[in-house]
Amino acid sequence: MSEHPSEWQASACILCECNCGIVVQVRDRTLARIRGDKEHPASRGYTCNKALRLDHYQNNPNRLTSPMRRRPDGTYEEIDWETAISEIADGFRAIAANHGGDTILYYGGGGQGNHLGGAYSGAFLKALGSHYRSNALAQEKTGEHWIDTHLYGNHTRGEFEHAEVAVFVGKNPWMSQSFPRARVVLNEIARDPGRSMIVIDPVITDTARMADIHLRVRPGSDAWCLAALAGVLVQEDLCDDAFLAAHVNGVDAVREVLREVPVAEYARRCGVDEALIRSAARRIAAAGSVAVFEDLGVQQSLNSTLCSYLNKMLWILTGNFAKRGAQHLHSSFAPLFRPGGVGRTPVTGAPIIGGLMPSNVIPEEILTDHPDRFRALIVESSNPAHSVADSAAVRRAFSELELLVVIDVAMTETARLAHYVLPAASQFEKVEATFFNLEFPHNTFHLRHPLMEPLPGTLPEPEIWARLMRALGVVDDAELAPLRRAAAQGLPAYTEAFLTAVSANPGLGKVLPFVLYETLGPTLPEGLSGAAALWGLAQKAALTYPKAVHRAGHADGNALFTAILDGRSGVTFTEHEYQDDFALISHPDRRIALEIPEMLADIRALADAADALTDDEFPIVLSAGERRAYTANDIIRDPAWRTRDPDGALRVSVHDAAVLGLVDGGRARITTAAGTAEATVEISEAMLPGHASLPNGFGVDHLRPDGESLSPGVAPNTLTSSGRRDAYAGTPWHKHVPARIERVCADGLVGVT
Ligand SMILES: Nc1nc2c(c(=O)[nH]1)N[C@H]1C(S)=C(S)[C@@H](COP(=O)(O)OP(=O)(O)OC[C@H]3O[C@@H](n4cnc5c(=O)[nH]c(N)nc54)[C@H](O)[C@@H]3O)O[C@H]1N2
Ligand SMILES: Nc1nc2c(c(=O)[nH]1)N[C@H]1C(S)=C(S)[C@@H](COP(=O)(O)OP(=O)(O)OC[C@H]3O[C@@H](n4cnc5c(=O)[nH]c(N)nc54)[C@H](O)[C@@H]3O)O[C@H]1N2
Ligand code: SF4
Ligand SMILES: [Mo]
Repeated sequence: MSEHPSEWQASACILCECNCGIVVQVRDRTLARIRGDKEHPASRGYTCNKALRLDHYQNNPNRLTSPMRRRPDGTYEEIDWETAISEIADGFRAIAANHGGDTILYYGGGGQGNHLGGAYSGAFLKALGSHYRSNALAQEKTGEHWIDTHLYGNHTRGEFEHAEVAVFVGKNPWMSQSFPRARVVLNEIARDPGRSMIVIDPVITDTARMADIHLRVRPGSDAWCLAALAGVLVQEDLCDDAFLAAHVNGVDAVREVLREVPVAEYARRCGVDEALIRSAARRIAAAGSVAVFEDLGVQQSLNSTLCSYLNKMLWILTGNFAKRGAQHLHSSFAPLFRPGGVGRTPVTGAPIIGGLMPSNVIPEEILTDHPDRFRALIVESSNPAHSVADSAAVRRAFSELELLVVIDVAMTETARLAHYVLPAASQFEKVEATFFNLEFPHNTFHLRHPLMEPLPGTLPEPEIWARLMRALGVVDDAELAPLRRAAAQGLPAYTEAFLTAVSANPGLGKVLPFVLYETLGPTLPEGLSGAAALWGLAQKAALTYPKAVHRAGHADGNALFTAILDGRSGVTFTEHEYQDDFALISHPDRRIALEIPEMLADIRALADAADALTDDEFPIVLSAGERRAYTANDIIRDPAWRTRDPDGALRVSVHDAAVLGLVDGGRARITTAAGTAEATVEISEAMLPGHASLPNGFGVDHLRPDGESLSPGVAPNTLTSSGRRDAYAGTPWHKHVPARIERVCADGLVGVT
């Protein structure tokens, strides 16, 4: 007999960084009905098409239900948690003892919806002496972060809801969202004759279709387009001189370089009409407010770090900062990047930005005789064997490791290479949250309560990490006793005891999340012990942004923590005033430092730089990994989730289809320097000649209930190469893969045309 559906319970969608609030009715452990949560302070009832079928994530045959250990023949056996934890802890301890803790690498720490587990990993890694980290941010955002660090030392975000002009650079928010209520906001901008949308994208995307100005660049030529736009701002005297004088250093050096940009020639090089570039620059300069979003179209293509620099010129030179509808620095509940300068990786000397090494160099950091090579890896909530460039190289490297442990909900491509796989409770079975808290002036944090018990055999990550820590035995339990006693007396007593304990033993501070979990965790309401680490973060937020936290209605860190525990639909944790943007600049003079000499040299060098990687052998630019209506990274493995584009079609232009003899719905073979794959063809008016695209999130194995395994579509990173990456950040050029496309005939042969 089926259980009655539960009351509507608040949670969030976990498929993109927006984490829209949802309310859910649960029946027999299924997410039976899902709606947008009107009480959520950021999404206010909004969801896109993807959230309503989240049960395909929650319930699917790929869920893990027991720790697994690999046998010598490559098959897996189920083992109990005690055995798994003690063998894994022993394994890492031995590697740290024999080769040093720094030969243990950590990858991941959270996908689009789950960062709480990752918050606990640090204690275990520190206890082992491991410092090196990487995750998906080092496949996209580290170049922008490097620029942000130079300019103002913080992350910026556009306030699109109120922007007069919204600019999207290699970003298709209609499909990929990424800011609150994206489709509502895009519709409002498109409908309002006083507001404008400018899109820079080679594809006529759904967003580009709504735009007032579409700068349809040739793939990979954004640097010339952006340099021309910034050049027009300087050359036509469209800059906000008063703002620049009051708030920006290094302007003269930048003006000097931009004054020399040959706008007409660069317009030609990026394939956009010069007049259109000029009118876009003038529209930006005339606007009362401008918000800009750069994303993967430039961050995963040629000159990506330079493009990040240039696109920021559009709003800095025009003074679109610290005012309504413009660009803002924002508070953060937990920083996604570590502070500090650029480090280097032990083997290849690749840049470590914000504490993250480029995902692309990982195979080279393992597949070598170098004494400092990585020997062991922990992967948490990530699927690098599928999501990192050159899957074949990644898999080769992972199979060389002495110890690979994967923590996931599903038996992923990466898990199938692991020595041990640990099954996590799903994001609807445990307390969870993300640190994608990026808005200004109101910034929100949402602690999601569990909707049901963990699936038998699984554990929430905070408990997994605590068990691993206990097995290492580095914290003397007696030291935790006073904190446990104080926690039972309430937060004020705990705060006092905590300060005493940490000043008496600074070692405790190093393994802080573990200490909080062990002492405060047990006193938190049923199911919420995993939220203990947030206590420390709430204190930090209250200390860092005292006025903004106060304005948001929280007297201090303890009040904020309590509000987070109580607020089922999320809370606003900071409420800033526009002027606060200046105080959020981390440079001591609170001014933007515009001059970055390497970038200015690169702008000059554009005159002679090559703007294509294609050649006779690989004449087409393949964008490997486009966001579409039913893609969500590797989070949902069940193809039945999708209501359209079941095979993840290869989109090609009408021109290329004619030349190559491709037919709509037919098959094509794609060959790149890294590999080859077959896809279903979709002939599309949206694509430029010479440009083709494949979606992300396809080519993951799915086990059907009847035991059959399916893997529709192309795994994009079978076609990408590790060496194709940005000079500064090492971020991959997934959107710019030189490729050859051929027709596959019904008999399976490649057609000759
Ligand atoms: N539906 C869906 N939404 C998602 C995700 C998902 O998997 N599916 N993933 C989330 C994640 S992790 C991220 S990082 C974001 C990414 O969000 P987006 O960056 O918006 O996603 P993409 O579609 O990968 O790339 C954006 C655009 O880049 C364009 N492009 C390709 N080559 C070039 C070029 O040379 N120049 C320019 N200017 N543009 C180019 C493509 O045509 C595409 O429209 O999406 C998030 N949202
Ligand atoms: N070619 C190409 N490659 C790309 C991209 C591209 O556009 N093109 N995009 C890149 C980008 S921007 C990103 S963000 C990355 C994303 O790639 P990854 O960082 O690898 O992340 P996801 O694909 O989101 O995988 C999330 C994993 O978390 C697991 N998971 C879900 N819930 C839980 C949980 O509660 N606990 C645990 N422990 N695990 C859980 C899922 O099963 C899945 O295996 O891909 C990158 N790779
Ligand atoms: S996919 Fe993103 S925008 Fe869509 S409902 Fe989920 S969190 Fe919101
Ligand atoms: Mo991403």
